[in-house]
Amino acid sequence: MREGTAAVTRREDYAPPAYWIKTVDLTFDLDPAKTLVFNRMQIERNEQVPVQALRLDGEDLNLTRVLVNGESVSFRVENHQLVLENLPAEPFTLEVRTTCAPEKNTQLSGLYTSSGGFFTQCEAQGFRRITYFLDRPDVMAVYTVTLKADKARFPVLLSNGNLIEQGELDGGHKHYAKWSDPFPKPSYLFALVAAKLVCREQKIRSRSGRDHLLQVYVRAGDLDKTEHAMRSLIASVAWDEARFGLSLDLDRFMIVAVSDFNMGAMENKGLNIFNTKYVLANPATATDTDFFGIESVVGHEYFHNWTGNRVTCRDWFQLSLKEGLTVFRDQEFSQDLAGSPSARAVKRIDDVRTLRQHQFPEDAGPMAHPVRPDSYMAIDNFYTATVYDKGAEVVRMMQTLVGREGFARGMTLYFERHDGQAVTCDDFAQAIADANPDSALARQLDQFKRWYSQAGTPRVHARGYYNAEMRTYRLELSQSCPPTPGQPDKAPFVIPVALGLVGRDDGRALPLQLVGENAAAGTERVLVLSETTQHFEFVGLDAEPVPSLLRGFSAPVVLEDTLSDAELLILLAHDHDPFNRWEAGQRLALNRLLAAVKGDGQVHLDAPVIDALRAVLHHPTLDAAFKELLLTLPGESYIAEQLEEVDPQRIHAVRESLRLQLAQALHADWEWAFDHYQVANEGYSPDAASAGRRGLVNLALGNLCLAAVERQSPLWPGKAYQRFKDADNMTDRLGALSALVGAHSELAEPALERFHALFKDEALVIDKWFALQASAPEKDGKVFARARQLLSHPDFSLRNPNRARSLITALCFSNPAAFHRRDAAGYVFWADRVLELDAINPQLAARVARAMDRWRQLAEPYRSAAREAIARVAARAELSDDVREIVTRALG
Ligand code: 0A1
Ligand code: ZN
Repeated sequence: MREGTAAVTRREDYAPPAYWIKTVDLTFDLDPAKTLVFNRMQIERNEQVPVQALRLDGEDLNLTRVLVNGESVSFRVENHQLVLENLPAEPFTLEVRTTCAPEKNTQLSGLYTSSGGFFTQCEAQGFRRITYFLDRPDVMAVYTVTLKADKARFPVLLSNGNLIEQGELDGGHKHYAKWSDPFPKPSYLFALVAAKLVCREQKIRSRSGRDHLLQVYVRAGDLDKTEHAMRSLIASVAWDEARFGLSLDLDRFMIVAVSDFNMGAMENKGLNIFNTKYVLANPATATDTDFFGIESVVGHEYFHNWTGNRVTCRDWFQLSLKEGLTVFRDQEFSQDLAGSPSARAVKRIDDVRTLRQHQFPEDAGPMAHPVRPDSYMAIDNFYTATVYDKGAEVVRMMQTLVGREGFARGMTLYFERHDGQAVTCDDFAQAIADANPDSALARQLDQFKRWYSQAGTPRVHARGYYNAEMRTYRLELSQSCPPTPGQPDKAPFVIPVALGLVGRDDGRALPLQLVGENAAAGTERVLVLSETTQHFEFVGLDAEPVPSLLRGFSAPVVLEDTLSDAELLILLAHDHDPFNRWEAGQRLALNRLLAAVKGDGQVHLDAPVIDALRAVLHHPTLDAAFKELLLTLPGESYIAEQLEEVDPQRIHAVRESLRLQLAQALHADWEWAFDHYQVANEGYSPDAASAGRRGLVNLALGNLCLAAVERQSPLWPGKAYQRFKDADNMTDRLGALSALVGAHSELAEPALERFHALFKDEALVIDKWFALQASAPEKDGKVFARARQLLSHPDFSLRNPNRARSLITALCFSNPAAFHRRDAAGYVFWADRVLELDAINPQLAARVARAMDRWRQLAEPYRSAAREAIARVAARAELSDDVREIVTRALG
């Protein structure tokens, strides 16, 4: 473990490297206990930089030999660096031999073992745990890699690029494979795999006529779960060619699934390594959500081949250059695959919910940082919702400001300028602007780039004034942004506000003509708010319209408007923009929830809202998936974010009460929906339309069970149990199970037992089993007690990140009412797990540590108890930099 060094790295201290590594020739003699790594590099001085020592990064390595041009030289190792002075002025060869112990590597960064095989994870700074190197993304080298290993135990030997040689060693006990990757790459994109695996493969011919071999490697029993990943990969290749003209540049593209992995997946050049969760799926074991997750992560990693690999980051502060852009690309990919406008909107709503659930709280808490951060202690802590999801919103705003075609032109210019380089977020924004010189983006580029430098979620305040005499509607928009750590004052952002005006009586989309314009320009347009306050005056309006603002969530801001419930009901019934239609429904529910939480705790679902929701449920043309989103109440964390002071128990009680009223008031309608939306029994397909139907049926079933348990009727729980037993796919089975668990039905227990027995050998399904129990709606402390008990279940382990998350993340992040207890037992649980995990896997420990980010917002007695728990973690002397950074910021 790295301990207590706690040095801060700052963006402003960036300096180019003193040396370039041009080629790397690596040989691995793979053994779980002791692997030998022989590293031969061609190195030359960077002429732009004054002569200085060569400092190569290395961590947890045994150094056995150092040769320069074949001769021994003097060297020293200090602060995790190998330091060499007095090096030749001309290009030279440096050979470094080290050993490492993959089986002891529980951090899962560098070279490690999982289920008996070897795997690597090098982003961001894992390569230095494999060999000494200039482990920074602006040093790009051409790699040749030879792998040697026992043939029976590790029959498959993979690395980046093309296989150029293979054969036997030691009379056939061992074998070797030699790989060569023609593309210069930063060390974080290096990968190797040596394991007992099988693969599904497919040959494809791309649009440009080039042939490629696609492969998905998994363990022998999992081959029947690879079809969807392969399909997703094929769709990704086709999409990037069609949408951005970007084709696959390799003959062979491999995906390997590994069950121990800290994140979702990794875009190593030509050899993507994936968490099994984002590869393996068949109808019996994976839900619709899993299928969609696989599609989007396979797309994400594939799209990195251009946005990340061909053009990479100059330094880690530029992480959003590749991540924000690639998330934007995977979101667009999933929308395009979803097809219809309403299916696209469902995906957009999902993405915005994710942003609000994770990024907004981050931006309001102690870890708030700009999309391009200014400093870090542990870079692994900055793989955040801000860098990824807000970064994607920033790219999306660029597209909104220059148009879809203009954005595609900008991408083309970006690759023309920067292919093969390590660049900055500025370079990207400049290319998009330069390709669109007449756009609002180009005119205000410097100001737009504040989205990269200023943290915090801006507030946009909107007010409308109708003048009946003049038939005008004057819209006043103003903006502000709350202070964040280190940034007390903010300058105005450039905020695209997409809007429409809706007829109050007939719900018609009204023509939009600004004062001074000759004619109306359609019924939707984008206003650009770039000053603190601006006015926009619309003319030719016979009656006061209802404004539909920030359509499609055109900017990552909080909109504060003055819409009344009556106006929200109009938008809910008529808005042409599906996003705002959904938003209106959420706002109606939120208004009621907040009033009750701030008031006497009594929430009441009134007739106009019930009628409106009923109309949505029965609507003849709206998609089932859209209905499901609209009829799902805002989550407890989202409700908490709207409040100055948070009492999690009170929020839970109010929301549970509203959930029950919704179940009861629409009982007959839920029964109708349950029957009406059944998917015809002709085999499972994970397409958006049938997934939407299954989702709505499961929501209906959840509501019907809830209402039934309340009035002690066995009918619907019985039906749910039957459905749980008979289901022919995991979405229906898990839906029925969570309906029982969510309603606290007596049948939940036998169903959980049966579920475990059925799937005891399917790790990813057992993860669901843990998560479902830990995230069940809390009642009398039973859910927390159960979660604590599950820690000692024989299937539980902190060493496998998916399993650890299935219990701990589900409890500490997704279940506020079970976690925040008056007796502080939740916080004790949290502190104990953070400390235990930190000794095994600091990256994962630091993620879990973030469950306390918003502690200052809590009411007493929670706040004091939370502070105490964080202080207990912070007081530990032997803490990793990762966890130290999180708890220091939290207390700071
Ligand atoms: N670049 C990957 C995410 C990733 C980052 C770090 C990792 O290990 C610490 C692993 C994966 C992506 O965006 O998919
Ligand atoms: Zn990524």
